[in-house]
Amino acid sequence: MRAIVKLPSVTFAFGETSVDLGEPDFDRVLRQHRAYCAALKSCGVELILLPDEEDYPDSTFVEDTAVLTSRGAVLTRPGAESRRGEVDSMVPVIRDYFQTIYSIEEPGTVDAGDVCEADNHFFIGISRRTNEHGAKQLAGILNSFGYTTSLIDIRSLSNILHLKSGLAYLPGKRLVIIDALRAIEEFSGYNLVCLNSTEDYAANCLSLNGKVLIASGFPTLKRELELLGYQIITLDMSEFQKMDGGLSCLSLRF
Ligand code: CIR
Repeated sequence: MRAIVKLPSVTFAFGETSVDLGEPDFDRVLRQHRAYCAALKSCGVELILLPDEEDYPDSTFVEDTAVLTSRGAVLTRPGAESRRGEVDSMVPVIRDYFQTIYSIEEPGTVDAGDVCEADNHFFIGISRRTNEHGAKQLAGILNSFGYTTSLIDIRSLSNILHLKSGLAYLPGKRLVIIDALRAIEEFSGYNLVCLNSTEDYAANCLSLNGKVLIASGFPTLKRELELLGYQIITLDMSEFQKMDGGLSCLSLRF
């Protein structure tokens, strides 16, 4: 497995955020990013490390710019105006690895934080960032690759930013999920690990080559996943959380 990661820029604190957790400390941001990269490597992931982009404070949240599958890539059109240009610098990198590349077109918008891959199925969130046009375009492209898809409108269910702010897929047909999303019909065939409301942020965990990365400070989820037999790596995500970011946002895995 490979992963594209991008260094945080000194402008990081000027990115979009909807939470009120204070200003990120840039030295800690860099330390936490280094620890994240080291954790990916320790899971056997080969890293493609891109330089920072000062013009795009949120560009370290590289996940949002593309949906990368084993059958082709889709460049997104991010929902926040300030992030739209982030896709440009990803194009040459993605071209090195993918022959089939599609794009989400105006008026569609998609942040790939709304896209949750569960084996050969994709859940696509409709959110503040991903609109119906974008979600439908993406579903059409993924269907043409032979994947099945379902659209999940999260707008009235929760104030989470992206679908994957409240949901993660783990091997074993398992979904780690926040309470606000657990009753959704499309998730009924899965084994659900439901978070208690004090641990919502931990929903954005990341399964890599048999290990699971979770944010530190969420002991109930950690214990539950360990009991289920997952090998857990915890990472301090405090500075990324201040900017609405989680573990999946910091890399594009393929
Ligand atoms: C934003 O608001 O767009 C960034 N500050 C955070 C993006 C997080 N990305 C993700 O969940 N995939």
